[in-house]
Amino acid sequence: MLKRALSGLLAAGVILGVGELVSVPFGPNSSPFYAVGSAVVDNTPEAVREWAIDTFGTSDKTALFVGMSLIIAALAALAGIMRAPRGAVLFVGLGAAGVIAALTRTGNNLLDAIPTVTGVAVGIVVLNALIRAAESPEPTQGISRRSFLGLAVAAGALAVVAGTAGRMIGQARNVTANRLAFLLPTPKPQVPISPGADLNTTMNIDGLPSYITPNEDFYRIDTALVLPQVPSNTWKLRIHGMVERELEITFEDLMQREAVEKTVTLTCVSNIVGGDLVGNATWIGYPLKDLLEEAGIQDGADMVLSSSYDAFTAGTPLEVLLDGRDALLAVGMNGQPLPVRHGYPARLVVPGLYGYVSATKWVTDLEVTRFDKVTAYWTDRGWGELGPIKTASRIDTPRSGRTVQAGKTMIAGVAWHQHLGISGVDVQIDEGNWMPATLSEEYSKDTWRQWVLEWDAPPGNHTIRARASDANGDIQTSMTADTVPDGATGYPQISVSVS
Ligand SMILES: Nc1nc2c(c(=O)[nH]1)N[C@H]1C(S)=C(S)[C@@H](COP(=O)(O)O)O[C@H]1N2
Ligand SMILES: [Mo]
Repeated sequence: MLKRALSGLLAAGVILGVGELVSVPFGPNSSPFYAVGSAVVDNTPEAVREWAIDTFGTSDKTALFVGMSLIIAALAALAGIMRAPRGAVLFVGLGAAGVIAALTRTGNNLLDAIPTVTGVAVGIVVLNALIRAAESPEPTQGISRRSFLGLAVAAGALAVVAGTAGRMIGQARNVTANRLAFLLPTPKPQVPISPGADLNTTMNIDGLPSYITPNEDFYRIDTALVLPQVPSNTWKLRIHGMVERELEITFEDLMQREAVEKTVTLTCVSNIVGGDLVGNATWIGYPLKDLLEEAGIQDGADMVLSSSYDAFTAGTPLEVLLDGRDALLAVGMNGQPLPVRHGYPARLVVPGLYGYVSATKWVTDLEVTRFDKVTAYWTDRGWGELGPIKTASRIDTPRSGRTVQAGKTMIAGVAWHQHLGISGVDVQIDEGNWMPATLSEEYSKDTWRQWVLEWDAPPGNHTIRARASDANGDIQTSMTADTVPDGATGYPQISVSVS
């Protein structure tokens, strides 16, 4: 029984390993493991996705890989225990799921079934051989035992070597070298090159994140299980649809244009109250308004559907892109070419809208169209169409649940309402009066502001709440709302014990 379960596990390893290696010429979306993974991502019910993001945060991809591996391992062991041919039938069933997943990935075709089919074929041969060796009558001289062991070691080696080679060759085709050679344009210095240098946008308070979020600390949210590898020399941005003239823009074209540098705070609609799916960066890029106007917008258009290399789509209200705000085709992030995980070589950044309707990474296509004609990735999954960011605040320090020393304590955090701006933050201790916090200088209405309140903390357990007011003086709502369908609301709250 143990041998049979092990046979199943090894055969599954062979399927995935061989599948990975054979997927190299067809791209990562044809690998059985990643194809199934991204099919799961695309078809996860909203409630499960929300639960996963709440539970695992930005480790949700790791959680998915671990979960998938456990399920595959359990089914594989079962297939072994059922023996060939019934085990083989189970593998064929799993293979069929892999083939369907591979064929339904956007941009894939029939050829993308080859890695899974090959993997399953080899895996079934291995399963049969292992089961036969495991089941053969007890040997007189230990021959069959040794032959099971030998076969098992060989199968394990095949799985590991093929899988590792497949991953390594896949990685070797990545854009690291291309990105290192990428020449970041020099922006027209309309804004201070390092924001905060001449403004007091940064408060130096322990436990408060820096005003500019370093690239390594910037949150990452996307549906890509394998990072899209898009070299800048083959990248093109097509602008089409309801336009006077279609444009196809390459990096050579972009070099002829004036780049700008703008600091913009990005936020994810999946950010829970108090959450960390928000970051502030200085982006180098090209105004989208100029590109769209060059293409010439036809009457009646009200949306730009942006698509990525990995077939993600976002629908952005056209008026937001044309009203003069710093909506960018960004190529640089905090003085570096975009990190691959943040969209190298080009992405969109639109102040005031959640990322899911605007911030398309690895962007390759802009279709000028209408909301009543097309829908986008997340709106197809029940999220709001327009995606304006809501007024929000966060308490960064003290950390909730911590014990702090009685006496002078800094309560500090950030507040944001991109493209409207923040005018104030109030803090409430227990059920006391709301007290105004001190705000850092506003860099622009497209970025977050830091705030601080000095508190003479008395011993005991305390609850601290915060609330921000937008530029119109409207206080963020105290009504709690879930992230689905258009962003969480409610006051951030922490509890601390003071000793
Ligand atoms: N290609 C692609 N672009 C994408 C996404 C995606 O899944 N795929 N997710 C969007 C969402 S939901 C957000 S919040 C932002 C996050 O950008 P970041 O990962 O650089 O922080 O990217 C947006 N752009
Ligand atoms: Mo998002």
